[in-house]
Amino acid sequence: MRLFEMRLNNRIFSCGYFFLILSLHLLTPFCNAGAQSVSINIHADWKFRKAGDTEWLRASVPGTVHTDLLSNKIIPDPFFGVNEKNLQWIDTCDWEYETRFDVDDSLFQRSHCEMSFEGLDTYATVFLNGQQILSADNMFRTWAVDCKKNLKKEKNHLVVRFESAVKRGIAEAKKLPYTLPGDEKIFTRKAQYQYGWDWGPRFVTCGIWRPVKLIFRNAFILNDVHVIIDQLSDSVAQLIAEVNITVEKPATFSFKIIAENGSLDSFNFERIVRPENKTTKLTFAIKNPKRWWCNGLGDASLYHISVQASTSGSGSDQKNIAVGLRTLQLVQEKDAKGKSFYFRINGIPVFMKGANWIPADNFLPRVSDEKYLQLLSDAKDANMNMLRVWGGGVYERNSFYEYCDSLGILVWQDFMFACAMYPGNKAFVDNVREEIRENVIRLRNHPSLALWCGNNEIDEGWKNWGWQKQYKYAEEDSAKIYIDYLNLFHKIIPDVVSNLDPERSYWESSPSIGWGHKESLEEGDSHYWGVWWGMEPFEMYKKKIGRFMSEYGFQAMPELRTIESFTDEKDRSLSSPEIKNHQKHPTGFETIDHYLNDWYKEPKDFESYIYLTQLLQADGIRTAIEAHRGAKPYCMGTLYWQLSDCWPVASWSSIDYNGRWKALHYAVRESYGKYLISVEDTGEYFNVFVTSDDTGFTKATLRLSAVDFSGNVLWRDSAFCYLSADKATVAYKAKKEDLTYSVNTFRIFLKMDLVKNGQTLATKNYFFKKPKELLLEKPEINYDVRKEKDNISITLSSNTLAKNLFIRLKNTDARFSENYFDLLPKEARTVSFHSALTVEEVRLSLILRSLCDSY
Ligand code: BMA
Repeated sequence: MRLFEMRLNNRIFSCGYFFLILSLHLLTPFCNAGAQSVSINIHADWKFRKAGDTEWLRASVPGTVHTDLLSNKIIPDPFFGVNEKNLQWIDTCDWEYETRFDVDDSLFQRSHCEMSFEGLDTYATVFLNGQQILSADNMFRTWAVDCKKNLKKEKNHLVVRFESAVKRGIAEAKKLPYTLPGDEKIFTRKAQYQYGWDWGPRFVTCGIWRPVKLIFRNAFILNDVHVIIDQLSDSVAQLIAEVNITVEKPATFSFKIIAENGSLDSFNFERIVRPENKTTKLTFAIKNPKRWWCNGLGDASLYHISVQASTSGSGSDQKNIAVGLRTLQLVQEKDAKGKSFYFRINGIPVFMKGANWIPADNFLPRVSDEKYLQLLSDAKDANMNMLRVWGGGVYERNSFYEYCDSLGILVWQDFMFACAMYPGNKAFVDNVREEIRENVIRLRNHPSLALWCGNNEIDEGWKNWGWQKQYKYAEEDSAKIYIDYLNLFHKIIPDVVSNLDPERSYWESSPSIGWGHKESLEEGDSHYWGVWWGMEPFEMYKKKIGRFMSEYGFQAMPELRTIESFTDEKDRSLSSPEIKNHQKHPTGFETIDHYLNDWYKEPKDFESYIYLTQLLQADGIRTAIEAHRGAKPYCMGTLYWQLSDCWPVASWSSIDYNGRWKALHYAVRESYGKYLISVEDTGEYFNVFVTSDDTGFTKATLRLSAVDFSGNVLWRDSAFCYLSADKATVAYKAKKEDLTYSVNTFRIFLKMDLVKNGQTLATKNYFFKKPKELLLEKPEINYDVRKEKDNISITLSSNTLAKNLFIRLKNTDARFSENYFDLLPKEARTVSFHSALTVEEVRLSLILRSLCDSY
């Protein structure tokens, strides 16, 4: 391969002409012929083989060994059927990758050349032209090495050998006098979910999973620019750019800070930079700054700036940064009931609405920027303003955080430790320290980044999950394990964070207190798993409300089309090994059944089961969200478990692996709306709460009516409400008896609309009975399909209530504007979607299912 594609920072140029690729926020290109550093990807002509084999096969870089085996047809689709079980041999082998390349003469002349691996998974030894240049042992770090002396102009031979992480982990485990919870995986700094999770298969893969580059330079390199907001007011933002430069000898540098479209004054500086003092501070200001807001509160305004450094005779180098101007604090103040836990953004306490994020694939290089954007847009569409990047996955790519910046999605970022105890030896701790350092530097400029969190459920696990008994720890071993824990999460990691990113809060462990303890509802963040793990009824969500609900959840099946992607028709039943293999929770189906029996009649077939599990999941999580938001400001955040999947599976996700929204995602969009109507049944009273996440006060009218399933209105009332953003408001109170007296509550519902100036702000249909008790009749649904350009609209109406109407097209995907909704009697409703299909094709492929069709 000849290296002809060149990257200048995040721009690629070729043959002397600049062109931009895939830069999220494009700046005007700078024609920088004297570019100080030039990086080129080494991604072509890779081959791989099992160590010991003679034959080389084509490989992809970035990639993984599993996906390379798949594309060479050596293995079948790892996600299909029970293939997972037969592919476990892969992680017990060592694997080798190699490529050959030439270097362009002009680059070869440069005084320095570094080879940089942005991701090696995990135990890798790298050889360039027969010489070992690198040995890596952490998937989350960038491994860069000076390779100038090993590099040739032509016929370079690059080899990367991966050692089985599983074998290495097992060997490490044997060195300890005790067993640590988490088995062999905890010894390896590698995405922990690869070893299997209760929603994911076990594929302990390896490979060059992120870009590998050669970076050529002459005298200096601009390593990093950290932009700090020093002061922020409506009239001015005072900023500091801390510029980190490596030089060999003292030199006078000119620095320039400029912005996209000239939206800023440009700032020029001259400074002497010395080898021993890498960081130079440049101060600059933005007048009348536009604030960055999270979704729901305003625009996520960004200033795209470029910081350029040049020194005479050596060309220039630059970094492009998207700056978001906001203040953000995690507020924890003692109060009468415990301690608050909320985020204050630009001075405003903001209720966080979101979900937990796990990796979007088992094989991470397959996650395209388009997939990131789709999932994050889906989060935004569902009115979310925060995602928690969970500690058993990975620090995501830069583009993930760039999309979060521009979509206004805040990120609660765990460090990558989950549900296990980790070693405390020096080599491990040093490795972690470097991992934290690199990732904090990489991500700290993002305005979306709200919080660093040490780990997922380790404090909770250690104190509550019975590990001491299970592993029969001697007292001194137990003490040593906990001391190692404290050292890592209460000292080493927070020290790095406070040095490198002092403005951001650090939270040791999520949750801070386990859900079995009442204090978990009084302070800190809570993972409430009494529903699901504890088999408590959904109603408990109304009681178990903490200050910030960072995890809770309920499983559902993915859509039939997704199930079809990993099964043959004959295997589509709950008893098939194929379906069972796509349920990773030990008692997943039993747990679903337990709740299903409580809420729904027995489904008549597999497809009905899928549909009902989705409704059930939506019922549960809706109950939780309404309770959490209704308890504002005591509770100031709700992040359900989990946004999406890493493979097609029965899980807690609201969006399945193929991007299909479950009923839950539609329900969440409604429940996370700016205004939310919820009902509290006290036994004697119905209290109707309205929660507003608007700023300031809202005046609106709540309209209520009791409607029977045929559409007859039996009762009506309305109430004027004055809604505060600070807390949920009781907008209506009715004596239960007065409302339900003399009517058949199995056949009516309470229809509520919150209206302001003729505009509907929120709606809610409240049913007095569980779905299995409702006296539903088979609806006759009429529909009319229309098309304008590629927008198709279907207007539906029904003679009687069509509960939870699910609309789909045979053999085609469509993202409907609404789905799984109650089609009310005598009320036409229009749903729309984009499609190239004709009206006739839509008519022929339209499938409608409502609750009645399930039994
Ligand atoms: C939470 C997470 C995950 C797990 C999920 C569902 O506690 O932290 O470890 O997958 O529960 O059980």
